[in-house]
Amino acid sequence: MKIGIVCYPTFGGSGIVATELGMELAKQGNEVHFISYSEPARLNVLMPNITFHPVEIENYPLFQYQPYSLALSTLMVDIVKQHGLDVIHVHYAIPHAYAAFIAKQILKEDGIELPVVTTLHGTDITLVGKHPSYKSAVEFSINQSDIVTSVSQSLKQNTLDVFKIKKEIHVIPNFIESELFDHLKQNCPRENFATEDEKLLVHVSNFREVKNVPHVVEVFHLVQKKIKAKLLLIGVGPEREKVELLVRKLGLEDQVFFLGKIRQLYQILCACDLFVLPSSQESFGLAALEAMAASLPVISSNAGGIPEVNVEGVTGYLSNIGDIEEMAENAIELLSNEEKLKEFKENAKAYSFKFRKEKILPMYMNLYEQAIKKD
Ligand code: GMT
Repeated sequence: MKIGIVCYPTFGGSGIVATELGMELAKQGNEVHFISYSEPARLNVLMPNITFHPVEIENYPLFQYQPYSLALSTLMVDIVKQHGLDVIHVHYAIPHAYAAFIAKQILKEDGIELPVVTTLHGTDITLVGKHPSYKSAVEFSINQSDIVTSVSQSLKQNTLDVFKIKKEIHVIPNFIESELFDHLKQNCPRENFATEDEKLLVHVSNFREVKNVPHVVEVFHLVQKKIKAKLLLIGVGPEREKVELLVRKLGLEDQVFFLGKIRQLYQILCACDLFVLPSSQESFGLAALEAMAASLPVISSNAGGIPEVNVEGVTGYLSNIGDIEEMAENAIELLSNEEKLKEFKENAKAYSFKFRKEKILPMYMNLYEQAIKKD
């Protein structure tokens, strides 16, 4: 099959899901064309069957804002014509689903049918998508997609609550490549961060407000009063400075490491003991799933789709958003009981298998086939 994948190139979850999906489809012999404004963070452009097409924008002085959607739909049209794509899969509705609709209409004029699959990832619905400046266009472009998927049951419900959706929404959860985590077991640089008698907590995100990163630091502050521990904060984003100030205010500078954007995420995860995800919104929580695949129990909020990934009392614990005390108590309970911690680590790893790529990818392939038949 010849598949176009449109995504954001950043380390955010939607771009990662799109990239991992595309690379796997390419491994299976499909021809995959990535379209984005820069090379997706996890993309290996040297892999066979992969081509990356950058969206180029002319910086004309008349425009206060460059018309990205226009350039994107134009590029989609060109690539479909040049490479004969069978289907295009857009990740994150804004503006990708809208640009795909325009491309579809342009191609129709030339007698070419372009089946469009749209995957909703979270903030494209729960935050940005429902904003009055975008709502009608987002609703319209979701309804115009041939197939719509969402990454959790919770996000599907949110979408139905916010928009008038006429299409069926297929739930296809995020996925992981389990073997990747298994290979790295012997290679975890734990001694770089903690001594034998210290526990290692970790958080990974894009440091946006919805991630509540200050809550991670506050939870850690309470934990380290009872248990010798260190905290790794991985990622960059708008809240980072605020978080650094909080770390200093609480006198935790020697115990909290800011690692920024890193490529060796899995090696770091497997060196840790506990993952913390206190988000106020989270459609799925790919970061938590990746941590579970590295055998980390998760202390999280119960926002959005997190309960579909982190199972209360089995793979970790869930608390109401902002309940820092309870999150800290749960973390302390787990970290102070070696037997329980071991059991939760095993549970987390075992539960992550539910989301193995081998199980999830055929779901997308099925939908591509349906979309192609429909058109
Ligand atoms: O988490 C983010 O802010 C990044 C965001 C994105 O769109 O890149 O992630 C969303 O998509 C991920 C992949 O489907 C989900 O695992 C995340 O839960 C979701 N984030 C939110 O809903 C806040």
